[in-house]
Amino acid sequence: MTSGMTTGSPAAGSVGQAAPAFAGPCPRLAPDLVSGEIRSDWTKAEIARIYFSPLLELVYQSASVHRRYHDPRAIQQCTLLSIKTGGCSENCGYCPQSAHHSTAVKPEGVLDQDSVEASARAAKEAGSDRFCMGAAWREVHDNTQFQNILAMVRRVKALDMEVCVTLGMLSAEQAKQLKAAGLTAYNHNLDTSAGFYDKIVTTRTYQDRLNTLKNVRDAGIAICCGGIIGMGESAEDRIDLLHTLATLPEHPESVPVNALVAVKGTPLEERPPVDVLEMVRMIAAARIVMPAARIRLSAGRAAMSYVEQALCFLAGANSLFTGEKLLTTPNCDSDADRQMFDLLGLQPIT
Ligand code: SAM
Ligand code: DTB
Ligand code: SF4
Repeated sequence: MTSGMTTGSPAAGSVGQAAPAFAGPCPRLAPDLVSGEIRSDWTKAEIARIYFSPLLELVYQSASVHRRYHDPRAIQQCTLLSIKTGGCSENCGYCPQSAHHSTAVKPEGVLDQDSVEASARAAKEAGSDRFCMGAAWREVHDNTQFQNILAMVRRVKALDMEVCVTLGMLSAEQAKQLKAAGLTAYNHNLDTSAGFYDKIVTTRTYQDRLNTLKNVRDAGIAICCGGIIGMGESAEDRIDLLHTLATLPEHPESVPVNALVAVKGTPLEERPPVDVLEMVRMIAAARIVMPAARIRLSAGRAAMSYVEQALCFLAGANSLFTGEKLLTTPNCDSDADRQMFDLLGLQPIT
């Protein structure tokens, strides 16, 4: 694509030496790809053109799209709490909570409602706008347990926070009951492309995940759905994941972008760390193809400097997970996050 920039040599410098000639126009993203229109008809080729564009052009465009839909100073803090840790029957290769892997995570029972509410209150006082409760389950199959979860949702909702849960697969009936209890959003990630998926998980299918997302959407609950990079997938797999997300009938309201936390004892323990610029590229491409979504800088943030996180925010990330832990792995310190927000001029949504 041609740029609108001039390609002639700039004026000579004041010291009398000729300034270096321009290398030529930067390859620009075609205006129709970065129009900021909400589209569900993206092609993989279009997303690939976005994804593979020169990084600074990509970030420039994603930052521009971001500003059309969001206040670029606003950041949402979502506090995570693991309400049921470890011992999960699923074999997700990245997950320290799977009973199929030998990790340091010890299975624990379900937290009681009072302590969950106390954590949510503390999160709100610390500036969180959203509280997300995660459980290491394939699904909630016991109705007594499901009623217990509904009560937790009601109690967090009563604090006037956004409430999210991530409980594994969900039936249409369960989704309706969660909606009636006041649930704002359900987190259920596609994790990766349909093609790469079975290299990572074999105990449930990609279609199972899509079915849960449909049940959530049909119940009128917002969808929080994203993925993980750094599991050995190709760039094409990342593009395919973005394509699946951005061609859902409605885009997810929030899209967590996780960098793999390679946990000892999981099959992915030897994966090398994700390059921060890969995260930036993924976030920027997600921002362009899903302009109105909240893009959440998720797992992997604890390993990033303020400057690296700043690039992610510039690229379009406008939410993050807070809390001393994600679910089982360390997260960023809240004082450090506050300092970063001050330094970057970010204002938490309350
Ligand atoms: N059991 C539920 C499920 O699988 O939907 C909820 C919890 S699960 C831990 C939520 C998401 O966390 C996963 O889908 C995955 O995307 C992310 N996740 C888990 N372990 C991770 C890791 N080691 N690094 C990065 N992301 C991870
Ligand atoms: C999501 O996409 N990332 C969060 C949240 N949704 C539930 C979880 C990340 C978990 C990282 C590994 C751990 O702490 O156990
Ligand atoms: Fe279980 Fe969820 Fe971990 Fe998979 S990601 S092993 S379903 S807790």
